[in-house]
Amino acid sequence: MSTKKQLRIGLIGCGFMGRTHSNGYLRVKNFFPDLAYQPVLKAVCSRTESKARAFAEQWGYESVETDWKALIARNDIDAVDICTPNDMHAEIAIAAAAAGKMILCEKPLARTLKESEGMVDAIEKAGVANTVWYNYRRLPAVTLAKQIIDSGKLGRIFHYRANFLQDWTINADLPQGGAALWRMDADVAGSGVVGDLLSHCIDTALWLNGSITNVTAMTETFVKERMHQLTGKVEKVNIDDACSFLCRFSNGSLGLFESTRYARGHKALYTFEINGENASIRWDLHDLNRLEYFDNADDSTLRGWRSIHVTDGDQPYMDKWWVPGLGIGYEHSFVHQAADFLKSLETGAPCSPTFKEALETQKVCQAVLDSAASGAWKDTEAL
Ligand code: SOE
Repeated sequence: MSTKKQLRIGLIGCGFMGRTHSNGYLRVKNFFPDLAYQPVLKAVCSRTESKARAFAEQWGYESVETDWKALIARNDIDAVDICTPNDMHAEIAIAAAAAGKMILCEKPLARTLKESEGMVDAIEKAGVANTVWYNYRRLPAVTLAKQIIDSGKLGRIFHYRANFLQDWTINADLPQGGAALWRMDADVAGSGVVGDLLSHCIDTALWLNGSITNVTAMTETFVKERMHQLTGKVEKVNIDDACSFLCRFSNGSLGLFESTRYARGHKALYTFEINGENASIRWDLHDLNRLEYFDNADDSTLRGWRSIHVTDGDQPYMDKWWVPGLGIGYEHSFVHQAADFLKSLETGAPCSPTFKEALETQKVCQAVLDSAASGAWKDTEAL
């Protein structure tokens, strides 16, 4: 019999993200044994009962629901984890907050800034613990980048550059909408690469380099019409397929961001590079255990880009895993976020990014979309 305090989870949504979060809850018990709280997979909810049952069996949930309102009404659920498509985030989060549940929400917080603001109001009013799953922050190499920047080693920052490149929508015959392709449907997703991919880049950038003051952006929708899976008709595509933007950070540095689903050959190439006065760092999701670092203070005959294999026990999170030299993967970022959320319940400190912090990412996303629509620079503070 465990002596741990229980955090009874109700998961809503059984897709890709439902799996990543469930794996996080399961593994955290094994690899973070010192936490006072332990997740208990109480219930999973999907509109389709057979899907919920199969998911519950596969991941070990004790029960199923087919109506998220019923799940929220249960008094054996402490925390609601929202893994639905984006159009349900706000309604569920607001109802869950009103019911006094803690909330873990998949990114992006919502489809629009307006929806996100309503969510933040609800959560602040309820005073419940909350977090948004911007998981890449919790890869050890990315957390190490944060530690290096915070230690001041880079000096004054001049440039922040990030990309998130994919190629899965190039085929013009790919339909839009429906269960698997809701990311292609603006009514459900809110936006295309801006909300889905650039939101990750923006979250990391705000964390590493501080706030963004203004942006100028362009977007493109390369395939203008696609068959909609729900109506069976060819309909206008309203999402952005690609987006590039320039921005200024409040620390005076310049930012350059690009994301597309039309970069043939790239499946999920998330990269960033930061150039400071004294040193630079860069990171690449395809080689996620490595952080590259250049320090101008090194002896000039030996100076060059170091490739740091972030697997040592004194590097972020790595004392929890194997032995130095052995890497971890994408899924571990979710284990780490689950662990950090549980730890935050113990310490009372918020688990970053909270809804309020994720609202800043939404503001930048909104500024990017507004700027692309108007062709003008957009001030984030005016939003
Ligand atoms: C889209 O393909 C996607 O799955 C995003 O929705 C995730 O947030 C990103 O981490 C990987 O790509």
